[in-house]
Amino acid sequence: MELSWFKKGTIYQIYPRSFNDSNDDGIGDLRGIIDKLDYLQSLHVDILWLSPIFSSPNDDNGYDISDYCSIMPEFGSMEDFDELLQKTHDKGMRLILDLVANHCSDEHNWFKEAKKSKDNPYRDYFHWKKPEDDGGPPNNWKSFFGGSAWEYDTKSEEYYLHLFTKKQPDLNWENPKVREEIYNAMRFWLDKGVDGFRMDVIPLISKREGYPDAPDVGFRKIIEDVYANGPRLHEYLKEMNEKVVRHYDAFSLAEGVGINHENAGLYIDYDRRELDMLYHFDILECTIVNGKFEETSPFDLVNMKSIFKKWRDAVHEKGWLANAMGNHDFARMTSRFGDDKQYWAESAKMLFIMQSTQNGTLNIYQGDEIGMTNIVLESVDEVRDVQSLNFYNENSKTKKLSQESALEMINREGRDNARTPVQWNDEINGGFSLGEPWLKTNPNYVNINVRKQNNDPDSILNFYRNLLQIRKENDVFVYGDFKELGFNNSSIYVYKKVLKKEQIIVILNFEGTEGYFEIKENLTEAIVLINNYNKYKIEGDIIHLEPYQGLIFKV
Ligand code: TEU
Ligand code: CA
Repeated sequence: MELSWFKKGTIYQIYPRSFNDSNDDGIGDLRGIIDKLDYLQSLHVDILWLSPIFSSPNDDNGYDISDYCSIMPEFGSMEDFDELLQKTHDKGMRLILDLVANHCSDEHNWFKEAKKSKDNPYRDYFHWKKPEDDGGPPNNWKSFFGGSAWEYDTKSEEYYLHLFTKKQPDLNWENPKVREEIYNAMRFWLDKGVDGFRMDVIPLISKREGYPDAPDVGFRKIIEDVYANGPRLHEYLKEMNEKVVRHYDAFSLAEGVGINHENAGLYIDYDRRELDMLYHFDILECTIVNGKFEETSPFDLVNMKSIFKKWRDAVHEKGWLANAMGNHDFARMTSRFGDDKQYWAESAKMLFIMQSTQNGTLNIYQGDEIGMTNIVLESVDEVRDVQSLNFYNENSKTKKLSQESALEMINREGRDNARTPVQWNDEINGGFSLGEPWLKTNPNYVNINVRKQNNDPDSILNFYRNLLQIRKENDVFVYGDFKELGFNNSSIYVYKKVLKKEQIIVILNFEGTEGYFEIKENLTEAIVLINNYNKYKIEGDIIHLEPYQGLIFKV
């Protein structure tokens, strides 16, 4: 099936808990999304991706599923879902769901059964191991969210594996019954008409034989070499494609944790027929050395250019990427890569020019279209994310950092930054809910909100709309060949994209100061497709740029 719709289409990620609350209980829900479909359509996005909406005790906000074929009651009912799907399709958009298949919730019936006894038929749905002689866990694996990846079950005197929280036991994909359960769940939603899946931590599903200890290298390397890319992984992905995905007009988008540019082809090369695209972590983690809340490195534009280049070269014509600058797991893109104070609007727009002209399917994260920024949580009582809370608690034991510094770290990198309620207007809680939101609204909603930007032709929101419209009309954005200009320039990013006779030149200033670039291309007959300032200045070969100025010329 030729699925070019997912290449050209723009994905918009919704984190339902924080999107829009229709019944004022402080939690976003499906009816809240239905109420905003016109808004989403007005943005010119094409594919809505919902973070998990299935029943869950919400230890990790839905990434701990207790029933794969149901709707989390706080989010609504199956009727609400059917209506959402229907209306999304009626408006010419698609809908994809988040498949969390590496682990489920410890409150899933499978795990409840498995815990009952060693000979329970569900026991083998999970990874169980005897303790070491000293009673300790079977190996040195660490959870992504701190502490050992093994939890002791006193009743059966065995440990079970959980790469995330202890309420997220890893499923045992070696067991064909587990695979069939997951495939059935996928079919259930695909038969309803959903258009595909974003696949959570899919590279982790095959575990290494004998669960060998991890070497003493950084966490990122451990993920790549020990947790991800296991021996039977590609066999499973092929099977999943063959048995499920390829029978539908649907696509799969892999979360690329542990995938690098060298092995990416194994996942997405067209002729392997495993997954349709992936988003990697290299851009999202370009300032994070090994793992969250550890060492960071300052933003470096040349490094970012080389990451984009490395990945472009790696998948060139053989596969397809997705391209995200932010999601529910990272701090806000404008705060990280731009300037969320003095040049807030300019930098948010400039970053979007960059994102929308890179290769791969464009992925927008909710709220980025109005330039939402990081939040300052005043005390640990305001922190909601389990990863941040675990870090804080672990740190209070080790006392590596003072409590203030730990909170500062959480405010800089924590996932709650991206999860604050979407700011719809300047009324109470930014119009998200009349009830108390589950996570506090960023107080800057008074100035940063959809309603205000909707009425302002120069707003970030209308900039997104224009640019997305232009992108739709110019295939060169999506399919053009990418050519770097001035690669080593550490302040200014310049490149062109060429598709037959169509050509665009993109010029981006990443500094909060004026800059210039010597442009060898002839721009006399070029038209400006988009510019985040209302002027630009060219003298001879030199283009002068305002702070965070970004432009696209069409030649
Ligand atoms: O994230 C996987 C993942 O690798 C993240 O843990 C990421 O490394 C981290 O958040 C960055 O610090 C996925 C989901 O996107 C995340 O929300 C879930 O918590 C996680 O899987 C477990 O399902
Ligand atoms: Ca609600």
